[in-house]
Amino acid sequence: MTHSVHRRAAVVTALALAGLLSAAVPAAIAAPSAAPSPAALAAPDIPLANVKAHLADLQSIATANGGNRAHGRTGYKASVDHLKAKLDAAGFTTTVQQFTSSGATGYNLIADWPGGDANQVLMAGAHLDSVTSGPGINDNGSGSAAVLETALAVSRAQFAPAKHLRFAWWGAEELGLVGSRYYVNNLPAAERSKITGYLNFDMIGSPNPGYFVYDDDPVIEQTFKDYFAGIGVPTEIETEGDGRSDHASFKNVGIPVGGLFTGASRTKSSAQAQKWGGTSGQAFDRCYHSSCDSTSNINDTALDRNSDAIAHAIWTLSAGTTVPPGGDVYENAADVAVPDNGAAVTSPLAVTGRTGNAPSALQVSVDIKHTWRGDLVIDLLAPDGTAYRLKNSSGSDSADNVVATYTVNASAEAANGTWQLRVQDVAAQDTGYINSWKLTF
Ligand code: DTR
Ligand code: ZN
Ligand code: ZN
Ligand code: CA
Repeated sequence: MTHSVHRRAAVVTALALAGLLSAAVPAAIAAPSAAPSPAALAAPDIPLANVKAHLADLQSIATANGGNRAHGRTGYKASVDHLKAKLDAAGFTTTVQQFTSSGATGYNLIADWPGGDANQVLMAGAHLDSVTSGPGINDNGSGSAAVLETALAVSRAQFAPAKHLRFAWWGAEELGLVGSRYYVNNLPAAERSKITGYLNFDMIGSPNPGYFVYDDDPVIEQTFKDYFAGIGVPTEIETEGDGRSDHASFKNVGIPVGGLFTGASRTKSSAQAQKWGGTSGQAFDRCYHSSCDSTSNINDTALDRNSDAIAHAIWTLSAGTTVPPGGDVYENAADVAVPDNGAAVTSPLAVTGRTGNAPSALQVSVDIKHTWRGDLVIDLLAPDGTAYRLKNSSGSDSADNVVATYTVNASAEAANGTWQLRVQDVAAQDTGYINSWKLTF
């Protein structure tokens, strides 16, 4: 019996018992009202058409420059100049960092979005170079174009998150992560320590796609998983091994990393084809590192989903921590949709600058919009993953919203680190979203 029938039965019984049932009662009790759509779903939709237009531009550049956009070739610098012009026009502060590799000059393009806490920098990047054998549209025009369009969406929205946003397009990845390693190695330690996370996107539009999430950092991983759970797309952990793309340059110096991948030359299994569609026994990208890696070598659905997942992660992970003058209150006000009767979702809250353990009376204030709060199970997750149950589900509690403060004995937990609010809707009908939550130490 689904929730709605159960609810209708309960309502009719209640009215009958109370003698309130009258001819005025409609033949069928109106279904519970649709969940309030989040006032402003945190991240905007990234228009697939815009991302594909960037891919068409990169294809034209390769065609006009000997068929590729490889390090040391004219097509690569033309790609850098093309993206830089768009970012400058959108209000970014851009920097072109030069380096030498294999006797040729390489270029990293860095774009800072003005504003945000300079001591908390969230980065997203993609390598812009191709191999010499082709235009490199999936590898890695797809990641480059999706990151570019997300940056342009930040500009269109005049987004002003707590954290500082920095976007990057790397040179000479195909020669061995040369550009990203050069960037990290030439970043003073004090600047590295400000980077709260680096998100990497290398091959996110493969024609026979899988949906792989990097599992290097639990909070970043969960943020991507939540997105895909919210659109009903299963994911797998990326297992092609560390060191295979530019996130390795950041992970090697202790910066939290994450990212997305749709697969390269490995073959899609029958179980994966069952899960994701596509062709089993065929490579995720048959044109990997080949001349046929052109604009026809893209799966639009995968490119669209991953572009939107990137925006979701940027909006969610940049919410940062607002530490008002008292210094004891940390809040995340980013909206996170809670899928109806589905997987749990999380909202992260990075706590920094404290000493020792959390208090025995840690205050956890939540503001969750929902049209039947009995559906919800709510937990606080400490930075080490320990779960503290704040609220159990209670089917009959049909009231709206959960706006409450819970007291948790968190004295066994280190105060600093990324805490998470985990919310799960465990009954069909009625949905909602995390509006905001905060910790008071
Ligand atoms: N090295 C990337 C392709 C690649 C292969 N395995 C992974 C795993 C995660 C990201 C990317 C990759 C390239 O050829 O650019
Ligand atoms: Zn490659
Ligand atoms: Zn690549
Ligand atoms: Ca529900």
